[in-house]
Amino acid sequence: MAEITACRSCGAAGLEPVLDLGRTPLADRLVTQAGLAGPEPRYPLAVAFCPACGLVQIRETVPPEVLFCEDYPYFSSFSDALLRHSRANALELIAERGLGPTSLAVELASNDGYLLKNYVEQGIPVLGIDPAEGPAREAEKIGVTTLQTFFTAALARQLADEGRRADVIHANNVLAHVADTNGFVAGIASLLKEEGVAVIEVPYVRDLIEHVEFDTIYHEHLCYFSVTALDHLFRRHGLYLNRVRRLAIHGGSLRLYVARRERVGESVRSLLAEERAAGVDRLDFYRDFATRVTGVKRGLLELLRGLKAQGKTLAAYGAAAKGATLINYIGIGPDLIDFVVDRNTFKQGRYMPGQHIPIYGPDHLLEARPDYVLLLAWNFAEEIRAQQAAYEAAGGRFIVPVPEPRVL
Ligand code: JHZ
Repeated sequence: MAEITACRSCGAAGLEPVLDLGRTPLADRLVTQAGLAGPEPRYPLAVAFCPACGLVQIRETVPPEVLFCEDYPYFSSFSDALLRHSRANALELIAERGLGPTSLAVELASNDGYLLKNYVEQGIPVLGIDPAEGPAREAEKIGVTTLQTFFTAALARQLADEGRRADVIHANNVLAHVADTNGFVAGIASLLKEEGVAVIEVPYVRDLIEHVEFDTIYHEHLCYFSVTALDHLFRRHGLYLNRVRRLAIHGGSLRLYVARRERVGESVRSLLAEERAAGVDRLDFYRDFATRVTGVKRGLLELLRGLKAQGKTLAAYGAAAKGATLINYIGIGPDLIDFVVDRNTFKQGRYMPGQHIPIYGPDHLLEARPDYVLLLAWNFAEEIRAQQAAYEAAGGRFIVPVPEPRVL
């Protein structure tokens, strides 16, 4: 593991501390039965702010091969809401830009093909790029051509030299994951056709701070972006953030439309102005965050321990990466939570990192009927509650941890 001393984006020194989450295990490194007895590495997890360009970031860089290659358990296709969200995005771009059989849609971090399959369906050539073996294999199975590797500036140049430049580049929830932030953006610049567009989704740091979504901080997420920080980043590589949309997905995200030509629209100007007014580009905005995080920790422990003391049984829903941060930072172990359920079959039969709570399929909820279920995947609360209507009808109650612990 390496620790940065300068900003990941602009290279300035003088990063200011924002929050220290202590030493946590890797959020997506679920433990197998055989691994329970073995050692489990923990790494420091500390958030900092760059006063020069406004980028919020963690200091630690765990090597990407360790994080993403083998045994990566995240498969995008397990959320219906995410599938609908991605399909609508693809169909809108295909119509808006008149894409057809001579176009090329590329996705960086294409996972199991959840997005590009919508282009394949319409006869539009695609190229997925993703280093994670399991998801890449699933993508190939559904006809999404995938290069199983990391996207880098060198790979982008190679593809461009081979005449494989893109009309559309998607990059959802990956920009924050790459250690070489500038190399990745430079790669987008060289892979994009003259009139092409890169459509990039990232969690929005303003939502993270305002809704105390501290659990979305883990070693995979190196950066936490504001529009201000993104604007600086793209301009450094001759790219322009021309349009931006706020989305509800993942607790609040930004969808960025980035191109080689400068055509900055009102959506970008007004969000930049809002950020200036709210102070998102200044350290002050982040000063009381650590105190608010401690407040959630205290409140949630009190609530769960109180229920336990009354003899109630507790479980959790969603073996999400964010769930791993939450339970490890707060110290929620098998003494409080009996089990976690998750739809992802790859995660079932394994154990949560650090706390070693067993993971079962969602059916277990109705079988075991715990009195309360902590929603670790609170970002999909609506979808999960709809699916678990029978559990609630039978008297079960859900608890959301953030922005403040609350029984639904
Ligand atoms: P989910 C992911 O983080 C992955 P995670 C990644 N680290 C990232 O950047 C962020 O998103 C943005 C399950 N589930 O997607 C599926 C059900 O079981 O919120 C997942 O395991 N039933 C790349 O891992 C988990 O919950 C359901 O009905 O924090 C949700 O994890 C639904 C909807 C989900 O994110």
